Amino acid sequence: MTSTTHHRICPLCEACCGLEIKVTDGTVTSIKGHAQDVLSAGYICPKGVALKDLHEDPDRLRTPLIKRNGVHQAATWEEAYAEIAKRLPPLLAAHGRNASAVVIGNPAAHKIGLLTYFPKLARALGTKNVFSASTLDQMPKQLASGLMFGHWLSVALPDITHTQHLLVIGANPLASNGSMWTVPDFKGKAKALQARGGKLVVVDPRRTETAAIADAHHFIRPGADVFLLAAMVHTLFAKQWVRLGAAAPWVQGLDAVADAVRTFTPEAVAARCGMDAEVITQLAYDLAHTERAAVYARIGTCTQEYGTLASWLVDVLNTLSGHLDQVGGVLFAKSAAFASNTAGKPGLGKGVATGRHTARVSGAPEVYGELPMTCLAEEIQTPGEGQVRALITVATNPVLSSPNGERLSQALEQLDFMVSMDIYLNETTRHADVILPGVSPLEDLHYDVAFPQLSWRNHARYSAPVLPAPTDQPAEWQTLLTLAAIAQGQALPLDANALDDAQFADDAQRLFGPHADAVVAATKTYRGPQRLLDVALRSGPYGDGFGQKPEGLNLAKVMAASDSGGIDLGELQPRLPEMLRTPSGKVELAPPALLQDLERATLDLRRPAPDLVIIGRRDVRTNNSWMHNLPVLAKGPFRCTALVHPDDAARYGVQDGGQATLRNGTRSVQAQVHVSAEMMRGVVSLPHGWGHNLPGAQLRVAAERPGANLNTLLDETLRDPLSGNAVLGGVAITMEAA
Ligand SMILES: Nc1nc2c(c(=O)[nH]1)N[C@H]1C(S)=C(S)[C@@H](COP(=O)(O)OP(=O)(O)OC[C@H]3O[C@@H](n4cnc5c(=O)[nH]c(N)nc54)[C@H](O)[C@@H]3O)O[C@H]1N2
Ligand SMILES: Nc1nc2c(c(=O)[nH]1)N[C@H]1C(S)=C(S)[C@@H](COP(=O)(O)OP(=O)(O)OC[C@H]3O[C@@H](n4cnc5c(=O)[nH]c(N)nc54)[C@H](O)[C@@H]3O)O[C@H]1N2
Ligand code: SF4
Ligand SMILES: [Mo]
Repeated sequence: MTSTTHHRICPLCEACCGLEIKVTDGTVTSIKGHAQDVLSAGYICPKGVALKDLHEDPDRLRTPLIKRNGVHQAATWEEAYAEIAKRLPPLLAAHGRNASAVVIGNPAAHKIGLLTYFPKLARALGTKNVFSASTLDQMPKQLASGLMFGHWLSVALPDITHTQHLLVIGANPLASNGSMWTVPDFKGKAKALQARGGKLVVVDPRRTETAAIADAHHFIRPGADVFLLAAMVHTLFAKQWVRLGAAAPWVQGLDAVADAVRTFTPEAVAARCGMDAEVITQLAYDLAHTERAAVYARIGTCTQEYGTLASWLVDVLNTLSGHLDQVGGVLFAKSAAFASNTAGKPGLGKGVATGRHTARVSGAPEVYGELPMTCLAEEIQTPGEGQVRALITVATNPVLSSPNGERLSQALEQLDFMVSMDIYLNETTRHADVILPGVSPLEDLHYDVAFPQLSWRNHARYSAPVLPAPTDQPAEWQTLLTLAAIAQGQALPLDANALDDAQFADDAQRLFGPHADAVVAATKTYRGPQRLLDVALRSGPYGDGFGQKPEGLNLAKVMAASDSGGIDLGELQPRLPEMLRTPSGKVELAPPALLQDLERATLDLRRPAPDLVIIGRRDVRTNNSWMHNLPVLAKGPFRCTALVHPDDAARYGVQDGGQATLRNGTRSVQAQVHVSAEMMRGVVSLPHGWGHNLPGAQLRVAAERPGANLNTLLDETLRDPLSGNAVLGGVAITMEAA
């Protein structure tokens, strides 16, 4: 019997915990938190342990599948690529590049191979139809951060180890483990904040797990955050509580903001928010009168009609109350690799642009090269020049994750050709003509590209594969390169490594000019994502500069630190003005597009409240739509319940433990009711990502308790017009006993 111990970053959520994994004779025998990990210090949640179930899941795909006569059949990689080479290039030749579309989903954010090589596929297809889960999620935050600070990953993060007051709006880190903020063991850090006399305050339409440990919780009507935040900003001006602190020299646009929020008094917004005016004033007071304070807001404030405005106003509040770029306020991470806010000229940049092209059918503007996910179905179903006929999906399950998945399902069935890179035959990939599986996370190497830019502490951590990948199975970056070459009409067989060498040589030429040959030589021991990572680390802010700073980082050093928990790069530090990449070299507090959109909100202020609205919910044992098939997580009480306030249960005649029919127009779902005073009156909560009862999928454990699909009730037509983000909460429904 031989046992080995391995260290691996958990790829299942944004907490990015370091795991310690024991393997005996090729089998995983234990998974626990890695106590020495510089970021997570041993923290783990039940999902981390489920990586064993994921690895061993008999439903997880290990070979490609080709659909023949409506049935998916196992195929070799040669057969799968041949099928794609036969069908994709002729479609592109006949109908043009925009007849294709690509969609990339959430798990890709946790795979260095997918994240660094997906852009090569999108470029090779040459289509404007690029979609991702970002427009079901954080695009408003990305857009607001980009407009204010010059890059979409320049996100202001609460300095949780030093703050004395943390206001959390529309986030539930006790269930989600944090988002757009990599903060493993949020609960432990919040408890430490309270132990030093600080306060945690939560604003949420549900008394969540996070609200339950908070010092105060306030209900808010779903979708009303823009009004609350604008009124808080108004209050800072009206009461002369505005102070900019050390950020003052780098902030512009104060007067324009004061003007824009003039009508948003606490009294004017109170009814819309379902909050007392005094509470709103107090929230502003506490922020302005606590030396070290921070506001953090997440998906509840993004997935609504005014998502970009709400995301923007959060950082306006942080700035005007003197907490931007302050210890104990909000700070920016300084990542060791891949961060745009450490590249180029410090303090100045091109800023961000949107609307460089638009969606064919709706005219929705492009944001960071993407079109809204909610436009995908109509782009497939609407005839005309540029109609989408071929689709490639990468690690995404929009049939369950996207509003009105039923329509999307019908649209996918109408495609001429569909390829999915995915590890399951599920609700989305059942429509694919060819499915190409990735290796298990335990068979893959990893370094987080995005999350160190969002982390509570600076660090660099690398994970080697825990188990060897099957010899005949390509890494996902190799699959992406092969698909890209096929899309460009190259003939089979293709050598992914040779394609990579050629592209790397080109990239090096572009990035390093006269030094390109030296860079190619210095990184020649690596290929694929490892090579890109070595380059990023060495040319990054802590890097060895390819030998110029011998004490600096390179991939070999980061790899060597893996078993000791990675490399700690210290606490976040103030970074103004060096991290800015705006054209003005300032924090742009008053982007014109946002001021203009605030007028839309003004008109909406007096809209009457619907009688009953629905919002989503996360549970620590789930992950969007794809982990209900893992026995260790699926067991226990059924989690896909509709939480209903006792008064609403009485009004609508539904009972605890009974079934209710929830309706939005002609669409309906049936869900088990749990009557609970943790809900705000007039608000029902149902988790998303369920509904595993569709024919043709192969998720045997999930199908035992399929659950109700929240997205059946949501409308693909509702979006935040600035970011293109879907509206996933606050949608009016009716309810009756089933
Ligand atoms: N109503 C409502 N809807 C929501 C949300 C909500 O709060 N409410 N949340 C939204 C959010 S925040 C997000 S991020 C989206 C998520 O939506 P998606 O990005 O579509 O993610 P999932 O639904 O989790 O599906 C992930 C897919 O990736 C596959 N997969 C897993 N690991 C791998 C891998 O290693 N390689 C490959 N190739 N595939 C893999 C899974 O099998 C699955 O098909 O859902 C959104 N939908
Ligand atoms: N266990 C688990 N962890 C996850 C995921 C998962 O599915 N399961 N998904 C991951 C992903 S992809 C993401 S993006 C993150 C998201 O991370 P979080 O943003 O923390 O997501 P939630 O836990 O859904 O918390 C959102 C909160 O917003 C509240 N809310 C709903 N509507 C409104 C509103 O209009 N206003 C306000 N103020 N609040 C509102 C909800 O009641 C809920 O408590 O979680 C990640 N982590
Ligand atoms: S909180 Fe859980 S799912 Fe998230 S990274 Fe940590 S162990 Fe993995
Ligand atoms: Mo997400």
